[in-house]
Amino acid sequence: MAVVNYATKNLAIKIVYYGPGLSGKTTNLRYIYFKLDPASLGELICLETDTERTYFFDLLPIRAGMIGEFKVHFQLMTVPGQVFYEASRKSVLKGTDGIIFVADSQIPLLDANLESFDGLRRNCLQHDIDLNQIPLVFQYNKRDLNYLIPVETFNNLLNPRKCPHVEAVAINGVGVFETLREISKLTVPAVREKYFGEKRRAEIGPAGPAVPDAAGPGASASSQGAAEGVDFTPPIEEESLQVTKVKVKSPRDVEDELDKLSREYSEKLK
Ligand SMILES: Nc1nc2c(ncn2[C@@H]2O[C@H](COP(=O)(O)OP(=O)(O)OP(=O)(O)O)[C@@H](O)[C@H]2O)c(=O)[nH]1
Ligand SMILES: [Mg+2]
Repeated sequence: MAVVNYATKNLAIKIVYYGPGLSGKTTNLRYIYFKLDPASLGELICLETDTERTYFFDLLPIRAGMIGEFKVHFQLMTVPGQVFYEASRKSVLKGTDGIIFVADSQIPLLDANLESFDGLRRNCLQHDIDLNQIPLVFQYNKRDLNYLIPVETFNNLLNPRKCPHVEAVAINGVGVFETLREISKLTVPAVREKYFGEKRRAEIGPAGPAVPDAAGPGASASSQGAAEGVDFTPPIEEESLQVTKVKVKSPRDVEDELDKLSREYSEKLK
């Protein structure tokens, strides 16, 4: 559920990028971090092991317009995909408003995708999150590689609910903002209705991340026009990425750390 601070008029919508190890979750956040207007961004906070893989989570807060007089920001978080971080994946899902499932499109990784989605189902159950109701978007990533799982197969196996799906090459930014747009289209109205009892968008104006126009191959028809003039991003240079490293001793500390970071960010927005 979104965190609403009535005193400071801030509203935080939490989005979790879930998926198997190395599917490209952190790559999505890095791309967003590089492409969004710095004025809209908070710090990118990462916990990584020595091998650069996500240890507990990455967190990127971004501003996302207004709902009525409330400043909305999205907290984008990734879970660590490696199998042994199950406790950490579970913690990060707590209280989420929307989920982006980042699948790895390579055929040999079909089982890893299915196992990860099963894990998501299990973890959602434990947090009383109804996977049939919560805003959910699928990103089928790494479409630049060979021997790909067909989109239709993915949809049959993972997406009987017919949630939005986006084909992506996150490493080049293709589909990254499209995915973010899709999840904001689902989460913002849900949050608006839940907290403000409002259903009609026109009355209170739009809210959603002010994302640059960069449509991927899976872009929906309504945004295809934005595909023209897409800025093809050069490879990200690791040295130029400003990442704040947060030390967490055990998965149990993750929830405390998330609460603390969320409070600090809300303070900054005052
Ligand atoms: N070819 C290709 N490689 C990609 C793409 N997206 C990400 N990668 C690469 O895949 C690797 C893993 O990406 P990450 O973003 O770190 O994966 P992750 O899902 O965060 O992994 P964990 O944190 O371990 O769960 C990196 O080497 C990326 O450069 C893509 O679209 N195409
Ligand atoms: Mg990662």
